[in-house]
Parts: sequence; C-alpha cells; structure tokens
Amino acid sequence: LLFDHPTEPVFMDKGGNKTVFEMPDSYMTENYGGLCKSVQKRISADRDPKVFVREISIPDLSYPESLKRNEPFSLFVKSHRQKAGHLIEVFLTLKSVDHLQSVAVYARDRVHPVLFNYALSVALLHRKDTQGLDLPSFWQTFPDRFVDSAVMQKLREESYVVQNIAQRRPIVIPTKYTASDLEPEHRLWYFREDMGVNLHHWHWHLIYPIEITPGADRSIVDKDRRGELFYYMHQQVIARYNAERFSNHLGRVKPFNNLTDTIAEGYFPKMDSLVASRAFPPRFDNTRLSDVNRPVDQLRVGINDMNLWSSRILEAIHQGFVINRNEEKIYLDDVKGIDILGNMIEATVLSPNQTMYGDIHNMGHILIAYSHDPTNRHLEFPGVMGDSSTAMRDPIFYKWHAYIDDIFQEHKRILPAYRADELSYQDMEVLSIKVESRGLQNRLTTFFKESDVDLSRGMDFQPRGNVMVRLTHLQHHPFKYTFVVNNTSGARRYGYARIFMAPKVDENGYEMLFADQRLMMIELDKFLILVPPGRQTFTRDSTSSSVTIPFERTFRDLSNSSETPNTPESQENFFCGCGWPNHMLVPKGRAEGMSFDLFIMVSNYDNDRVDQNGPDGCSTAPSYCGLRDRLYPDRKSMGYPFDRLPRTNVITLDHFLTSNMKTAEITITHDSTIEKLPSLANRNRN
Ligand code: CUO
Repeated sequence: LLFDHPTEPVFMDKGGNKTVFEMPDSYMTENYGGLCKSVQKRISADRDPKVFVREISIPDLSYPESLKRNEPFSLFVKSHRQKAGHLIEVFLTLKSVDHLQSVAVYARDRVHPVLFNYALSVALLHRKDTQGLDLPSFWQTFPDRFVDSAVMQKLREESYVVQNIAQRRPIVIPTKYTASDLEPEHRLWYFREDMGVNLHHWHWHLIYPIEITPGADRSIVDKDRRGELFYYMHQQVIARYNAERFSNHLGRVKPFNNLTDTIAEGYFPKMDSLVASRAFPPRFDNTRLSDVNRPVDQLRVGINDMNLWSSRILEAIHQGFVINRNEEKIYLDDVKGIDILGNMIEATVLSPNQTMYGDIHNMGHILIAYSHDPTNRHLEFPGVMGDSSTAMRDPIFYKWHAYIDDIFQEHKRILPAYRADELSYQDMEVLSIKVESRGLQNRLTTFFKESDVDLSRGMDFQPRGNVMVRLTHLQHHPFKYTFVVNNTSGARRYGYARIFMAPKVDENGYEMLFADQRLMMIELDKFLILVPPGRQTFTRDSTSSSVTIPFERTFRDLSNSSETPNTPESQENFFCGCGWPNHMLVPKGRAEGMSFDLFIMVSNYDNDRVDQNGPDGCSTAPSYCGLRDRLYPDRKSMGYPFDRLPRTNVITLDHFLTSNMKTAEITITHDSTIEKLPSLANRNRN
C-alpha cells in the first residue's frame, strides 16, 4: 500500500475515532510523535485495509528530505544517490519490520516519491526479514514514465466519467507517437519505448545500487561480479539493438565517442512527470553538449573532465593495472579485471579510485540529460537520459553505451584468445541443433500484439478501480531448441549448454566476420544438461530462457490477480521483476525473412560450475540479472566464449567452432498482421 498512489498522502487515524487527512507538507511531521496509532490508505471501500503502525522515535531524515518532492530524482546524480543511500541505510538498519513500517509511513509523505519508492524497494529486496514480499512493478506506481501524456489524460477522463469499472474502456497507446517516418531512428520505437525493456533496465539498477552511505554495510552494492554484470548486461542491450537495426535496414549504432560532436538524433518523449508536474524536456536534433554546472543539484562536470577520465581509464587498461586510493597497483587480469573496470566506469562506490578515474558513465547520462539547460538558466528538468526507467527510450542511450562498451572491449581485446583446446570438451560432440516453431524448422516468426495492462495503482487523485491501457508490443511464436550431443567418454557427464544468435550478414549484405559478429552475439539461453554415454537428444523451450522473464511477470499485478498461487515457491518466482522481457527474446525479423546464425556450445560443467548452497536466488533470469544473495552461476567470463578476440586464423564463425559447438542458419520472418484484442469501441456506457 505504501507504494500505491505515490503522491497522495496517507490517511491517519489518531487512535480515537478522529481521522485526519491533510496535505503532506503540513500534517504528519507535527502529528506523528506520540499520536499516530494507525494508518489507513485511501483505496476503494471494498478493500479498506487498516495498517497499524508502531509508535517509535523517528530517525533524522532531514538529509533525504532535502530533495524537494516535486523536483526530479535521478540515480545518475551523485547527491541524489547519496540521499537515497541515506534512506536505504535507515530502512536496512531498523530492527524489525514493524519499525520499518513506521519509518516508511513517516517518510512516505515527506521524501521525494520516486526516491522513497527506490529506497524502500532496495530495502525490501535486501532485508532478510522481508524476503518473499512482493513489490509492485515500477510501471504500476509511476505509469507516467512509460506512456504518452495524452494517454494519461484519457485515463483520468475514463475513470472519472465511467463509474462502472466493468465498463471502462482500455485507452490505446498509439504505436508511433514520438516521431514520424521522416525520422529513421523511429523505426526502433517498439524496442526503445517498450515498457518491458525499460522496466528491465529500472529493475536491474534497483537490484544493483551503486551508492551506500559511508561506513554502512557495503554488501548491497558489493555483489558478486556486479561490475562485470554492468558491462555484460549493457553490452547485450547494444547487441540486441544492433540486430533490430539490421532488421530495420539501419547500420549498427555508432558510439558517441567524441563529446564535442553534435548529437544528430533528437528525441521528444511526449511524457509528463506526474511527480514534477512538468514535461520531460526534449532534445533537439544536432544538439551539442556543454559543461554542466547546476549548483542546485550539486552537479558540476565538464567535457574536459570526461576526456581526462577516459584517457586515464584507457591508460590503465593498456598498462594492465589501475592505481587505487592507496596508490597501490591492482592488476586487471583476465578474471577480475572486467569487474574492476565495471565498477570504475559505472562508477560505483566500489571504484578503486573515483578521484582518478571519475564518474564517466553516470556523468555521460547527466551531460546528455541536461544538454538543453546545462546551467539551470531555464530551471528545466533533465531529459529521459537522466533516469534509468526512461533512458532506453532515447536513441542516444545506445550511442552512449556503445561508447562505454568500446572502453570495456579495449580491455577484452588485450586478453589472450581462448585456445581451441580450452574451448573444447573432450569426448563431447554436438552433432546438430535446430529450432522448431509451429511445425516449421529453423524458421521463427515475429509479429506485433496488443495487450492490456492496468495502471490504476499509479493514478493519483482520481476515482479508484482498474484503468487499462492497451499497448502494442513485439512478440514471437514460442519455439523449441532441439540438439543432439554425442558423449564418447563412456560415463555420464555434465555440460553447460550456451545458446546465442547473431545476424548472419552485416548492414552491407556481406557475411559477417567473426571479429564483428562476436560482438553482436545475443545470449538466448544457458542451462545445465546431464549427458549419458552415447547420443542423446535434448529439447528446451524458448520460454525457459535464462535471459528472460515471462510477459505476465513483467506486467504482473498481484493485487488484482486471482491466478497467483500463494506458495513460497510462487512468491520466490514472482519476487523479482529483473529479466529481459520474453516478448523481446528474439529480434524482429523482416517481411522477406532475415538470416541469423544460431550457435550452441556445450562446455564442461566441471570447469564452469559454481558451488553454492541454498535455494535458487530471486531471479529466474540469471544471465543478465544474477541470483539474489548468491554467486553468478557460471565461472566463465560473462559472454563466454565470445567475450575475447578469437585465436589466429579464425575469420568467420565456422572457423571458430570446436567439436562441442554447432551452428544452424535460421530465418526470422516478421508477419505484419497485428494480433489485436477485441475492439471495445461500441461499448454501451449505460
Ligand atoms: Cu543502465 Cu547507463 O546504465 O543506464
């Protein structure tokens, strides 16, 4: 309940029969101490829960409260992260759930609504005594960050005019509302503006916070290989985006590696922030970055700072070591090097030396997000690049992260290539792989599909009850991998099956060279197999992917779902929203078909296994999200075996293959028929 309707104040019942309802600025600070016995949330009468709150002395929250409630909140701004970090620390160290609840009720109407949501979410995800508790998805609480502001207005109108909830119509989100076909980048609208893609990104940054109060327990930041996962998850986003670009007859994304260049691509989000009551500012075509100096946000960063940091980072990569704060050398070896660089570049509190290597990734977001008003002359708020829930809508996100990825790849380039004998699995051969979908072999089909989702939990100050939007998203028909493995060892052996896919030809129609294609390899799945002696056929459903979460989970609404079983297992399964949306598992094909190389490798699990006890962690999409409270479930480098330059003489993918690998050519065809939901245009409102 504390997440719902984030800018509405909670009701307070003072223990007698007097109920107080006043606006948040004035009512609770004075009234809480000694008086507040229970809190009742303003929701529909048929649910009417009361939440009793323990009377405690409230910790000092003046620091997080110093961010005004109607200002923007951005995780890319250090002072905002620090304020959130303070509140997270308060939430984490409270001695019981009751105490947490009291402070959360107190904080809810005082601190910035998004900061509150973020801090409470991080705390609930990391406190031992709140494991298994469900969080509403971020789109439910802040739908304004995901849909056109015109749709928000229509939703209000619908809920106000149509009192009978059953008769409310879903409001259709137009499929092409942010630009016209004159803008080539707009062909990627379905990827950049996909709600599931943006939610994945928000959730990833939620479970991998980068800031914690000095002296506090660092474990919520210091997670196994989190720096490496920052590199890998974002690398995969670029690989996926490039496949979509090819599908739309666009060249691969060009890294934004010269900050004095103009940004050709403008972006006009057409969204209003409900919290700030302002529009997300646009960025015009051919904008040039300027130094940002906004004392109000304690933000000061210049293009020169960025260039200096990138030179130092590249120097460290080429020297093979970084210098930490104690002036000690830390070597960037082939195991931990990428993790150190990830934390240094992102940059998290785990950076070995922020004074030296700076805050390049976050400040890139900031320079771009404030490019329209770098000195606060016009008192404007940041653009969509300033927030992890909206950044992926903007074409510059991909150019910026392509540049960040290039820095990581510079490190990967100087590592020794995997030798053929390292890649092989003795006595294990993969004989074939194919995919099958609706009776067709090696042919997949994508299409657009309509789905309805309920946004009512985030619609403040309006009548209650479901209000639906109808969104259009990419989808594919489910498919199944079938592969045959021949185990000649005479004994049962474990293997790790690693499945990837990449476009077969480049944007010019030439067969891709391995050096390029490896960077475009999209991870589709990774799973353990037990191979008995002899030939064995394995099958695996696309819906089981280690990369994705199902559509229902991306868009779940447990409060309204009668299908959610209430078992510990189901709570575990539903706990985390992190995971690439399954409806975006494969890239959109072309009407005439688009060729991809499907790749499988079965590696020796004895070399890959990570021994750890306990139940599987929160995520069922560990490839991009890891596992909660556990080690990353693969000892190999993320992206293995494509994360390094190939051995000599490998020109194309075929040359790269060892006997435990196999490829197949598959075709993805896009069916232009949209799978529509029944029209409700003729509904009788009476
Ligand atoms: Cu996920 Cu730049 O890190 O957005």
